[in-house]
Amino acid sequence: MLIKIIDPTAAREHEVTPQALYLDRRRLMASTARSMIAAGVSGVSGLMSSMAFAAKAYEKVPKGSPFDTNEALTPFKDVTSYNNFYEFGTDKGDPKINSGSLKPRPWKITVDGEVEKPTSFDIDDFIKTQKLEERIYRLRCVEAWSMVIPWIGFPLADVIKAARPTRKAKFVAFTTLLDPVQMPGQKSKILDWPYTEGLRLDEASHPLAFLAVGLYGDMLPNQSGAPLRLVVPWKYGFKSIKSIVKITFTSTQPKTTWNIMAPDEYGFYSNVNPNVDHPRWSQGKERRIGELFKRKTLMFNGYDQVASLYTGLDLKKNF
Ligand SMILES: Nc1nc2c(c(=O)[nH]1)N[C@H]1C(S)=C(S)[C@@H](COP(=O)(O)O)O[C@H]1N2
Ligand SMILES: [Mo]
Repeated sequence: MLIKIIDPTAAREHEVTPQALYLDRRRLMASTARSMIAAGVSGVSGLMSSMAFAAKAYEKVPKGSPFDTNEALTPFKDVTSYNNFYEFGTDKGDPKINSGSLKPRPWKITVDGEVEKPTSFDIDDFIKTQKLEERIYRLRCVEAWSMVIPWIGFPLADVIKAARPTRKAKFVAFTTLLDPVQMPGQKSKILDWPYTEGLRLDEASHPLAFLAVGLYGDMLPNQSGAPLRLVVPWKYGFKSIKSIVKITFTSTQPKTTWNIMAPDEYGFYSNVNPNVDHPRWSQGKERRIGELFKRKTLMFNGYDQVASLYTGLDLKKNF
């Protein structure tokens, strides 16, 4: 979130990434070995079919959602090497380099607060119960860059329905893992750890709000927020909290990390809004990662279907 001069050459090296490069070799080999043991596979043809089976975790998820954009995808390499994840450093290249210490399995997620069904579950058990889908969303970062990413996940609304919020529930708060050993950036006081975010309950229930467990057909890489991260495509990137361990329903507006850090710069709503300047820069234009020229930023990042959530709200005051 610090001011950065974007190097226009940085993200344009490989417009096309061969399929094979999508794979994290070590994870591929480990999961191949596991599936071979599980299936009692032996021999070369067994190996080949196990490799094919293990290639991408979510290959079979149906593609083509009513929420998709038909804009060109941001190459996998850029999606996973130009990140904000302060738990692993403040440079855009840091999360890819430093996030190997994060152990996204086993992983427990707690749902609590103003709900009739507080619960906690293991990420893999949980994924099995979800109907996964692929959605291509534009993700917009506050520093005027954006990406188009094929996410795999499920609507946040499904979790909300299952939790059965009480009548007192008005907001949903999210919390990232707190563990300075796995997340060495938490040893410095650069942010108020653990990272937290929040949405109004009606925003969180909107069909566009999404919990991602993968991208480009495979599991989320650590730097992208493994094993579970929020995607709120009509808001600035920092609302899309990574590596979530807790979802809490509250009656009052929850504190959010960037708002605590700089309340004049980062509000609770954080809707993409070209008409409201950030105190230190214009928000009228953005660079799609991989493109040379800037484009006009659209209100709500182009997702007009959320506009009615904000009827009567002064979006200059509630930035
Ligand atoms: N836990 C956590 N979540 C986080 C952040 C962070 O530092 N820590 N950075 C946010 C910011 S500022 C942005 S722009 C997006 C970046 O997501 P991406 O790296 O997948 O593009 O993640 C958001 N989620
Ligand atoms: Mo951001």
